[in-house]
Amino acid sequence: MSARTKLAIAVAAIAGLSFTATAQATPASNVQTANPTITIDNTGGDPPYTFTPAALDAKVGQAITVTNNDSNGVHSVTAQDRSFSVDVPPKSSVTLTVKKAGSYPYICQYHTDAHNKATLNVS
Ligand SMILES: [Cu+2]
Repeated sequence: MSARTKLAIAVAAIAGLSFTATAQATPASNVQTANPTITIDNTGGDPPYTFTPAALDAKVGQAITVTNNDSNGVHSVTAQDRSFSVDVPPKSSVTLTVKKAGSYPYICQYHTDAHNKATLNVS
């Protein structure tokens, strides 16, 4: 293998790493998809329960799937201003729709202090 070939491989590897880091950094802040989904997991960490992603964009009236992967308990997605609330039984999914545009911080009404902070941005 020539020195030039080795250099080309090294550059490609570094470019690949940079791309991966960028791709992972983006969804942590805001995610908008054709099928918006909030996933609830029991990680046993701190906090024990997680809403993923922490910030999600959706449209007024769009179906938002909320999936609870925790086999032990019901969780909810409840707007702090109570504009909406859905309960999600263990190991199941429900559909949430929001009728009015806004930025809605939300909680789980059953474990108000045991989930990460999360926001649903509806436009
Ligand atoms: Cu909960």
